[in-house]
Amino acid sequence: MIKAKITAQNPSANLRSYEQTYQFFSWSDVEKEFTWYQTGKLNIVHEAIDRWADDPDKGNRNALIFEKAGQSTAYTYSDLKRISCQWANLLLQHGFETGDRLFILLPSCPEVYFAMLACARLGLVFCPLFSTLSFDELEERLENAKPRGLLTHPDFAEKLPYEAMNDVKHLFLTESPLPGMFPGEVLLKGLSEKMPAGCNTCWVPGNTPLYLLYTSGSTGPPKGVVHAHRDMIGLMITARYVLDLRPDAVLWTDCDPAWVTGTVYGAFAPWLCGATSVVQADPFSASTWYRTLERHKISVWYKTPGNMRRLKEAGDDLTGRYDFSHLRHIASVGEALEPELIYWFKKNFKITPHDTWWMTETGMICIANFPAMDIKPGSMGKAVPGIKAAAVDENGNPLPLMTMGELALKPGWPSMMTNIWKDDERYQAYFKNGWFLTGDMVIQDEEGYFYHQGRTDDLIKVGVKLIGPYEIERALCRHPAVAEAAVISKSAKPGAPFLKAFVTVNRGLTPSARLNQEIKTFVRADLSSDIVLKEIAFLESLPKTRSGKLLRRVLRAQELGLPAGDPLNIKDY
Ligand code: 6R9
Repeated sequence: MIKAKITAQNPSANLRSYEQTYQFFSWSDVEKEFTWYQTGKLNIVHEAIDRWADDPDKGNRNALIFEKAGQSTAYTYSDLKRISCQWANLLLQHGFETGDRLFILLPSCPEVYFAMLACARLGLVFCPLFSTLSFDELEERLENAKPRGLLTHPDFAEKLPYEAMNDVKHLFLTESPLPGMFPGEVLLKGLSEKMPAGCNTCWVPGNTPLYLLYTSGSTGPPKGVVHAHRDMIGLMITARYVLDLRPDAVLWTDCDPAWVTGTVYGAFAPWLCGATSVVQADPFSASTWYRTLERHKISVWYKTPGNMRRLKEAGDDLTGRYDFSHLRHIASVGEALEPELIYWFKKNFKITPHDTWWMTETGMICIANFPAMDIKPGSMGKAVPGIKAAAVDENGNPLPLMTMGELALKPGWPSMMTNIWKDDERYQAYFKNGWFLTGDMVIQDEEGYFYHQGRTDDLIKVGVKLIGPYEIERALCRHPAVAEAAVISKSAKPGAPFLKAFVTVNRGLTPSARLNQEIKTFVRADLSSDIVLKEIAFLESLPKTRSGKLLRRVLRAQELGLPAGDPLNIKDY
């Protein structure tokens, strides 16, 4: 663990005193900020969109800026109110009723956001899906959730599983030509614009389902994680405290809308703060990314370490050619943020990236580095106000500080999932001894900072000691030739691991036996003597989930000649 600290970036951020806020925080105080606290009428769309749209000073503020292929389209809060009402009317016309599900199978495009808002407005449940899902993955999800409708593009019609589509009454298509394969095909283009611009928002109890996202455990079919309208309480406060959003902020959540980070921090969370959300749908290139920052005067950037690594790989010289003067905060999520990346961004952007931790099931950021708090590189920060977190043992008992245990959260924060779709047994399996168990291993230090040590299923036992592969991977990545690393144990004998690393090398370098030996010697100096890295293999790339998480399980299965199973089966949708 790194002892160095980076001094707080912005002492006058929204959350000025972490300790004090944490101590006196109460969720019921946050509730008072919503209109429903007074009126008793609750719907996330009212708080995120309508209350700004109806305010003459704020209605014309940009809510969403969508950029693709150099073209950008801006939608104000008033626009989003009108369009989402039109979409809601269209859904009503097709017989949708409270609780019905709408699947959204589209790459990032404005229609994804219109559909999400329309569903929320009516008390329907939307389910964003990665447009890269396979036929089988789609079939599994369709059979599980039985949506009334599916919104997609005709290009994806071919991979729709015909039999599972039987129960889907309406197939909404953003473009023609209509495939003509399904009975309920509806062409949306031109249709929604003809719908009335006014509609009645459906007032709902706070625990009414809002969205459904599929995520997987290490066994069994994917789980449908259900979130409710009351998530708004946690989303607003984390957008304010962690992302430091103010109404004048321009946030770019650089993530697919089908990944929970894009779903909530690319849409609802910034809107609950009255800010602007920028969505960029181009394929990645460092220059496009830097142009987007400059062009839209992005002030807050929320992204993944994977994407940050790609920017780093593109080199230092590019960053100097753009104007990033509006950028004041960078945060990351999804994987551990390595100190090397923190220092690279600090040098090239003059801003320190802030790691944050959460998961689909938690619905909101739960552990974070805050802009007014010192950062300890390598740590994902401290518990968000309103969240009680601890490292616990296998019986769910909190462990002393500086001891590795499973990260556990005390239930009671408002954005926690409400259930697993049609699977109460798997929902109950998350809880032990009054804690919500995350499946992530952590160490908490004396000052309350948490350090991620890997997933419970990635841990390696050396003698009686459990070690996280992450520490070894970090040591490998400190070698100048190593771009990425994954470490597994290939021994079946408990306590006597045969540690093997898989690494990719930085651009322009060629793997060789000599480099292999050099890296091995290099890491030996950095690791304690009981951890012996026996083998290193070079790979072109490491197996990852769609949201960029390393799949050590796949490497382990390949190495041991076991079936790798569904390679996306650790953490994906
Ligand atoms: C938002 C999101 C959740 C899993 C989580 C953990 C990993 C997320 C991390 C991190 C290390 C961080 N994870 N943030 N690991 N450092 N800052 O990622 O949701 O896709 O459900 O994944 O991602 O393993 O349990 P989801």
